[in-house]
Amino acid sequence: MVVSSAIPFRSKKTRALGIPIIDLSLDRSQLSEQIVKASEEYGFFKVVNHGVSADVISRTETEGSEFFSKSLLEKQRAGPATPFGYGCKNIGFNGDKGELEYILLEANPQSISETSKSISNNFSCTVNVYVQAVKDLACEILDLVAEGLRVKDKSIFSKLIKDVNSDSCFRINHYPPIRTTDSSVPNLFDEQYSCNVKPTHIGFGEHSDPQILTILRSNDVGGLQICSRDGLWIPIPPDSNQFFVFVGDALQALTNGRLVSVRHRVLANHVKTRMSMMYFGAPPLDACLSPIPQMISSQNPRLYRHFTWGEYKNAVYSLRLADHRLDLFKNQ
Ligand code: GA4
Repeated sequence: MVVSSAIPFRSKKTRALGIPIIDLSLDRSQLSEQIVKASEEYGFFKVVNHGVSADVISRTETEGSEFFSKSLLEKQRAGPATPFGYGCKNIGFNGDKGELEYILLEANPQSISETSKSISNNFSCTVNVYVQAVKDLACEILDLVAEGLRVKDKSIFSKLIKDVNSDSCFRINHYPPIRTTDSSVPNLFDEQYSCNVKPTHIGFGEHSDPQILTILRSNDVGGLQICSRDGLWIPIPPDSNQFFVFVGDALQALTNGRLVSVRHRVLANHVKTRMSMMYFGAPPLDACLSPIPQMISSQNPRLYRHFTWGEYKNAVYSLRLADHRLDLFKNQ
């Protein structure tokens, strides 16, 4: 079944709200508590003073823009996104569509250079440096999560994505302005785009990220929205100098539901090109995702059964983007 990416205007309520901002230059005990609180309440936060070099970020953005400015034929030489390669409008294998094109890569140096050999040496080297920097950031945040949760083994989460067999991936999404002649949809002055837009199309549909943690950086064009616990869409103003962090399903399972994976989506606009780069930190395929013992007690009984990341990934790819796949792994 083919699903249209057009959504009814104002189909769901949205609200502007301050989202948690974590200053990584603060002292560790304060930081770990703030990160856990943000991950419990929103499953989402922005990090500032993150230590990733502005030069590394801007060089990766340049490589991404150069890639998407190539002809369709050239971009397709990176191979089809099955799942790694170049994709346009099709997301996953079950009919999901979005107003975007993207490149999806396995986040290890060998695969990056393999998939990007049709692109350029520069692309491959730059992306490698960027991926290493955001992976280090993800590990730092995961160590703070463990500290904030008062788990003995501080590297219990980060070691999963540091593992040589980690199944992490890296994605660059490119959302060119969409063309429409539909004059029945009113123009809105939208603060997140700083211009008149018709936010009527889905760039990337509602979903949660399956992995442990996602580190996102975008250019200064908005569109990202997260879903609050009460089901309202919160627009996230873009900030090209900072990173946004998403708790993924795997971290929700490992923490027995204490930290929540955040549902989010991206709206396409009619004016400016949005480009975002995401690192998805994932465990090895055979890693066990059942809740860690410290998160289980008589007040907090085990929520999920034993399962591996490999089993979870099979479920992810057999379902639709918006499906609540973690529900299938609940303890009976
Ligand atoms: C969402 C998060 C990541 O972008 C991704 C996506 C993946 C893909 O594009 O191949 C999925 C999607 C994501 C979840 C459900 C399945 C798989 C498309 C899709 C319909 C790379 C991932 O790991 O899961």
